[in-house]
Amino acid sequence: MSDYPFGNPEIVEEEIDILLIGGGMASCGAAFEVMKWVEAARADGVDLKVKLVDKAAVDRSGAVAMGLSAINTYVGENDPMDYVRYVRGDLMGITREDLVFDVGRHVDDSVHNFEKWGLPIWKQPGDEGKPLKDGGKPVRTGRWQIMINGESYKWIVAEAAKKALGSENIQERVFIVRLEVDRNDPTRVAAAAGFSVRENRLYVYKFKCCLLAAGGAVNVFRPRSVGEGTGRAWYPVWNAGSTYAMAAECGAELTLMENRFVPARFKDGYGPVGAWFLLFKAQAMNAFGEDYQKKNYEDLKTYGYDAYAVGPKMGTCLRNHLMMKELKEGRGPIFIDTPSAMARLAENMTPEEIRHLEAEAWEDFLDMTIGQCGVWAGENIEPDKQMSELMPTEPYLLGSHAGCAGIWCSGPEDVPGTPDHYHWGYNRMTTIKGLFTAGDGVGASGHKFSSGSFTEGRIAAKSMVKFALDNRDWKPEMARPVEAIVEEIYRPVRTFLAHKDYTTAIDVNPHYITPKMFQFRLQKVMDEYVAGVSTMYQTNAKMLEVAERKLEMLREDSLKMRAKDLHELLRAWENYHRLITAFAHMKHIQFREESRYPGYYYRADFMEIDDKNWKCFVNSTFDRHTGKWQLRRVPYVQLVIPANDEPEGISRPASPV
Ligand code: SFD
Ligand code: AMP
Repeated sequence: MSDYPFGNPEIVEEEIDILLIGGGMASCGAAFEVMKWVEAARADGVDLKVKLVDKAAVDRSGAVAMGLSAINTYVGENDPMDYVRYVRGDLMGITREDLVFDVGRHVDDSVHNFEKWGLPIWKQPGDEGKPLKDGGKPVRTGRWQIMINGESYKWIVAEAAKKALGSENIQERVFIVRLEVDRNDPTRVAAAAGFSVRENRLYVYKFKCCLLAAGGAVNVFRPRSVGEGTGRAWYPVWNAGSTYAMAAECGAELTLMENRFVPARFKDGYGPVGAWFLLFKAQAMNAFGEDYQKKNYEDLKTYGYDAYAVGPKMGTCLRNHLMMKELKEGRGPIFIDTPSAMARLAENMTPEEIRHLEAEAWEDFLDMTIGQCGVWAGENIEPDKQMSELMPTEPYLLGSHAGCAGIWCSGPEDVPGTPDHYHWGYNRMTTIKGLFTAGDGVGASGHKFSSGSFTEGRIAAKSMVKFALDNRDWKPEMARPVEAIVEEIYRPVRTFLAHKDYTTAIDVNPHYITPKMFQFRLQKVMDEYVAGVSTMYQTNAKMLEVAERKLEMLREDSLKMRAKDLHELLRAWENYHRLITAFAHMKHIQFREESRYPGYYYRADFMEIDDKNWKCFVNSTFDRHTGKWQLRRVPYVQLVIPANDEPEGISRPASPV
């Protein structure tokens, strides 16, 4: 027993007004914004206490940990209504346009702040040194994206968040496991519980409201990187689905959890393609040098996918679809022609400018996906001399990139035409009172990226202060005693201590399963039955039935996970969150009987896009006591009128549901 002194944790209970869970882009935005409104309340004689808790260290936590080389949402000279049109088109016609518009109209102010705090933003010749807010013209990759020198992006944003909130109000290295509902009102959140990943200590925070912004979900599916490549992924492996799982277990309604994201990436290193396609104008091709996007265009008609494309203009999933056809039919590998792109750019350059261009090509990855440079160096690839392979990755669940899984939220009150079911209370509050979310947490509104997630955190922070003030006399009371929560969170530790001496090999024991083995099992089920890479992203009702049975067994076995140290306790709960997220994903795919997102996944038994029956949101709720999911269709309402050049499918009426 003495080898394992962590059996009985110290319990720290705190009561505050507002808790921010996560220290990523959305939470940093919230931390930055919240204090302005807290100060205003203080001037009126009300003192609100705010705390931020992150499982890692805010300076380098979340998806932006390694840095980024672009800010993908900067509206600038564009109209926010066109931003809505762009997002709607990319997400196959179904988005919460009120939420998207809300991000679009506010996002630029956040980007201006990043620049003020020291983030270097590329400028067009002649405008160097002129800030964006004073009219400096950025180097745009696409219509919405701008280039940055972003290796220190997260440090810069974290510094501003810390300065606003005060380091004494930030608790790092605490992993939140559960949200607890209120004793008198099960539709209201009252507390969050978690544990320190460094000390034998358990934390319970009671509050009036909280922001759940713990990022997306990675490693739910078996990744392409296995064996010596294990641990490499495009989205951060430390995003474990905590946002979706904790929201679902607390009773919040999820939306579009079927909408995974499968990015096309530089093979093995997962280097993003945006700068290469949009800035360097590189061409992708099949093994025979053919432009597969042009070649396969007619093929979009087979299942009606062409209704969501206009010539070469099509959403991310459709671009994937055209690439996957090549791979399925044996015309891979897919190459991205970096040498021709660089040669074209270098045509009128001086040798010094060419060296700079080469440096930029490397820097694009050094800023955000360093592993890709490792692959290039390890395989002797000089991008100006040799093409690289592209590959669709394993699926990720997220709400801020070219995907829109997440939680169903109330939107702003001032967008004309907003129906009642889009707005029922505080902006970015979920269907659980006092539970707010932002960034990857908000469903049905993708393409926020880093800047939009930060902005959404700000939006949520402002309405959380209003919520806290409107509820200033309310006292949170947890439905369960603290002891019950401690027993639950430390169950993997107890299981280990009770059974560890039964065998001599610590990892082999009939009484427990290691978190690592649990993760392998989850990934195998998701990969083989829920449209992972091993079936080329295809599934059907029968496969999903098998998946459901296996996931149910895994849920039973989750009670048997062991933790031999705090690190494994972290892994155990991360994997539990992954399991609940995986379950939601599977149930949503099962419910939506069409292939709305070809190139992300296919229901092989319903290959068409079926606007008549499915141009709607799919929402779900989970009952953690019975383990049952309930799914329903929710009407989609178009708020922004289609432009002339939008795909035909966009103007097709939504399903009446
Ligand atoms: O190139 C708990 N993203 C890009 N955005 C851009 O603007 N430009 C790009 O260039 C982008 N690209 C890109 C991007 C991400 C990655 C990984 C790569 C490339 C390689 C997307 C953005 O990064 C993303 O949209 C935002 O970061 C989302 O913000 P947010 O706040 O929703 O998630 P987060 O930043 O990952 O933060 C999550 C936080 O939660 C913590 N956490 N804390 C306590 N308890 C728990 N249980 C917790 N679980 C998680 C985390 O530690 C973290 O602080 S490109 O591909 O297009
Ligand atoms: P990525 O690097 O793939 O994450 O993409 C960065 C940004 O560029 C996102 O806004 C993408 O939607 C966009 N993008 C990437 N590739 C393309 C492409 N081939 N055509 C249009 N937009 C793209």
